[in-house]
Parts: sequence; C-alpha cells; structure tokens
Amino acid sequence: MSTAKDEDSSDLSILIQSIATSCKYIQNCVRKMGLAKLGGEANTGQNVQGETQMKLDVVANDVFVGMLDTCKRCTVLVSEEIEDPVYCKPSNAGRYVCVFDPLDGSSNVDCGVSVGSIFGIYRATEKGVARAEDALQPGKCMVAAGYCMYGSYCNFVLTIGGHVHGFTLDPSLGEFILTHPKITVPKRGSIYSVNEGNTQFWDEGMKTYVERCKNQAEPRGARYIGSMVADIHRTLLYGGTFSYPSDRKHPDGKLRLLYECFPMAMIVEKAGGKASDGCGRILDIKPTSIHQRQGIHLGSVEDVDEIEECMKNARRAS
Ligand code: P6P
Repeated sequence: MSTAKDEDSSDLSILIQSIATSCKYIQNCVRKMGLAKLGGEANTGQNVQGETQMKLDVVANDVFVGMLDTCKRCTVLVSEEIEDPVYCKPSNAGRYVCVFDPLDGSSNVDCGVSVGSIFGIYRATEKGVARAEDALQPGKCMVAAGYCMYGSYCNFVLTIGGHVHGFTLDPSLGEFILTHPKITVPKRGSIYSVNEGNTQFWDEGMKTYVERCKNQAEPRGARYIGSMVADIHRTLLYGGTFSYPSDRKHPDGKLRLLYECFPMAMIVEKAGGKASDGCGRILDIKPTSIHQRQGIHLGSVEDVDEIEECMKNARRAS
C-alpha cells in the first residue's frame, strides 16, 4: 500500500518530469529559432518587468503554464512573464507551487548566447487549495529547484533537497542523461562575474572587492555573459563568484528574488557554495511580492565570505 510519502514523491517526480518536458520543447525552439522565424520581439509590448517580450519568451511561458496546469500537481504558478499568480483550477490542483522564469536572458537569444529556464518548487499549505501566500514562502522552504541551460549543450540541473545533479540532453534519444553527478562548487575560485559597466553605481564594498580581484598577485579572471543561467552554470562548475548587487541604479537589485535568486541560491548551497545579499543568507528572505527584486552574490564559500567582509568593512567605514 502506498504511503503519503510515496504519493508526495510520486507527485514531485511527475511535476519535475513536466518541467523537463517543457525544457525539451523550449530547447528545440531555441535551436531552430532562426529557421522557424521565432527570433526577435513578440510585438506584445513590455512584460510586467518593463522588458520587451521576445517571441521565445511568449512560447516558453505558454509551454510552462500549459504543462504545469495540466500535470495536475500544482495549485499556484508564478511566472516572470505574468503579472499575477496563476491559480490552477480545482480539478487540476495538486500539492505544489511552482515559480519560474521560462526563458531567462532572452534579450541575448538573437545573437546565440546561452539562455535558460529557471524554476523553484514549494509545497502548498493545503493539497488542492490555491493560496496566493503559498507563493511568498522564504526560499529555504523550497523542496526542489533547478534550471535548464540552452547552450553549447543542453543541461538540466536539479536538486530535490540533497545533492545537485546535471543531466545532458541526448538529442538522438530526446532524453536527459546523468552526466554531472553530485556537482560541487570549489571552496575558492579564480573568476569574478559582475557587470562592471555599473561600477559608478556600486557601494564602496563592491568596488573594494573587484579591485582586490584585479590587484592581487595572481589577478582573478573576469567573466560576464549577461545571461544568469550561463553565468551561474560556469560558477557552479568552476567556482568563483557571480554578483548582481543592489546599487544606486538598482536599489533593490535587478534580478527577481522568487524565480531567479531563490532557485539559484538553493542549487549553489546544495552544491556546497554560498548565496548572500551581501550580509545575510538569500534563502532566509521572506518575499513580500512575487516580482520583487534582490541584490545577490553567490558562488564559492570563501569568495562570497570575502565579498561580505568587504561590504561589512565599508559599512563600518561609512
Ligand atoms: P545586465 C537577463 O536579462 C538577466 O535577467 C539575467 O539573465 C542576467 O544575469 C542579467 O539580466 C544581466 O543584466 O544589466 O548586466 O544586462
């Protein structure tokens, strides 16, 4: 006889499979974009973020919403592309909340830069009952998180609370194959990743950290792709740091807390790394709105510790 725990894990497995299937469809669209005339802007104006929607943003969002509603395992969906939460109809309502950015970095897609889908999964407080507040749980309450990078290879990276594993899509089989078991972030890295075009807007602590990276005996390598999934995937595998700090131009940061920062923070932490807002743990934050933005630093523990030290010293000196 199946127990409640068995049903829970079965439902989570079905939900994750639905996400993986959505990612397979999206990667196929990304690969064929130029040929299928899926490039360029969607002519739908700006999305809730005030960003111009690309055709692939609309396709990716429709695929995620359609798959996650019909898989009958969710109560509430939050998408970067949709202003309000989507409440699954009672006949489809399950036991999970899924938050996602269906195609992050899409402004890069026309020039062939790697992009990706990001998702996080929470348990609903009551099976089958859609509640808005269930989408505003702290990141540490997530039961699973992951992303799919559409790059030189298509990699589905996932944690369900234990290790972080990476699965590479075999196009000939149409299946994700385990290629990166138990991904572990090096304790220290030799790369820093931040948009230095914003230097004039940073606080002193961030300026100090980047100067340290440049002026040490063996200078760190600067790498910035401008597509969060690609920058995080590199940081996860090679170590170092990725930062999008809050600054005078982005007082609350640019990246969205719920479906960008939280999932990436869970993945990096479960891989032995660290995710900070500059002084505290990202996953401890309790969101107040579904599209709120957040400054973030994540990657190798010792490197993120160094960023926090620079921030603390700057606050003391001010
Ligand atoms: P900037 C892409 O638009 C995105 O949301 C993330 O994928 C990426 O890390 C960030 O914005 C890049 O922002 O201001 O450096 O171009």
